[in-house]
Amino acid sequence: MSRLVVVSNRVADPRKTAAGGLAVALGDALNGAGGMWFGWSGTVIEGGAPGEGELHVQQAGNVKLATVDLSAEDHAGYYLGYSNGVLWPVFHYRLDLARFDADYIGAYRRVNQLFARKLMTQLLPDDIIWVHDYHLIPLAAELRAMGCKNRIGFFLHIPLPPQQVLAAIPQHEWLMRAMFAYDLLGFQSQADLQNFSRYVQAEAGAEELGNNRFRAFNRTVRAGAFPIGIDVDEFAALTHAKEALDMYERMKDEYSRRKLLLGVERLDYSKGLPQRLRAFKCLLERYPENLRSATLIQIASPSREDMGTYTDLLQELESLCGAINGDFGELDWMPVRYMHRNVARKRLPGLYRVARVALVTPLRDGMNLVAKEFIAAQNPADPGVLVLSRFAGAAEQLKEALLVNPYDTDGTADTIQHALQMPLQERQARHQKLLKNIREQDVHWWRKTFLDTLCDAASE
Ligand code: ADQ
Repeated sequence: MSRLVVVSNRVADPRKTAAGGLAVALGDALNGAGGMWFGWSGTVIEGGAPGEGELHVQQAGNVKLATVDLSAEDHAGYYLGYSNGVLWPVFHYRLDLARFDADYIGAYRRVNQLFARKLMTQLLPDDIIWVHDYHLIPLAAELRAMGCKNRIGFFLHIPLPPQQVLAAIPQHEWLMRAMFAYDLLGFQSQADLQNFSRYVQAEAGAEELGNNRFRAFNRTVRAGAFPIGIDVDEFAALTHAKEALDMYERMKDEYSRRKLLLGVERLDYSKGLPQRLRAFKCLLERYPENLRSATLIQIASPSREDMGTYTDLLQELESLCGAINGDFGELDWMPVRYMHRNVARKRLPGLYRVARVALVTPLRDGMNLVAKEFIAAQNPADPGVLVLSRFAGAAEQLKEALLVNPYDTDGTADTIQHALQMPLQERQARHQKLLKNIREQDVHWWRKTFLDTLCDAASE
């Protein structure tokens, strides 16, 4: 049986369950047949030589963890610069936030070459390589240039924007050409797949060979939509474990007289937090019956704090929350409780379960796993309602959620009101369908479908 080699920017030790969803799922796959997880060690070497980094190999149970250090210059250009200053904003349709600095691309290419070089020393001829996310788009091209003949698949966790947006990246042709070095390209949604198809046909004269196979640059690549899921059983078990139950009981006592709305995410401009707060303010204005009653708990975990755009967002949020609480709050009621920190993964399901409404309203999101976790944590007899942005990849699957356009403040406020007033029977019926959906297409389904398709694609 072939060995699976997962490559991603960051690597997680699969023995530590606190790592959560994706790490657990990939860890399972790696553990199964014994595999390797390769990526950046997380260490930045001040004054280190660009394009160089020490390789560390350690065994974690059945899984080999292979990681490379990065020089400070490479980390700045590859990670903060090109990955998070160019690709992240543009792929989330935010050209206004992109910083097209000419120095970044060199570092991005250098780190992908460094990864390829180090990975080549660890590969066996039969290995199946699965590369993850926007940090590593050109990795397969670099590996191929070094003679690698293995099957290589790529999964993009974030959206792929339309041709005209993508084409704003000065190196867009180079990036898309690099995608043809893979055997299989996985996207989160049909919309992303369509964007890929339109781009390669319009910009690269690609031929569609049927069955989502595309021919360009003298190579054929297969593409597909593989919506990522969560481990529903693992999440359900967490929901009934002590930490989550404690959280649930504590919050239930405190909020028994109130209607609790919940938002949970990394603090990121793609998640639509200011828009959500404005919609919540509009809810209080338009539907005053929610005064002294509706409470929004917004948890935004710190993320990429070393980038300026995130500091601006933090300030904007703090001022919006302050204004709402100042204008509407009472001595015994604070409309918004905003926390800029992580909640322990084991306690999160308790919080989801106590919420009447989850507000998952990103301006753009590859998938959004919080939406799926919220569904998995509900009590089927008395479930909460999911208000979901139509611009999250998850909206293609979760049709029974209440879909909103997060840019439409009034419309979102109306939908939140609808969610707060939804009768029990309708909540149950919607939840049942949503739960069925996330069960059928869970993270194990995702992994298996992707890897089976990769094996097919490589043998075609
Ligand atoms: P993210 O942008 O990180 O992921 P998401 O899919 O919602 O977004 O996953 C976040 C994970 O982190 C969830 O498991 C959630 O429980 C956890 N989390 C978020 N905020 C937290 C907090 N404050 N405290 C504790 N835990 C928190 C990227 C893409 C997504 C895509 C995923 C997976 O941007 O679109 O769905 O990868 O492919």
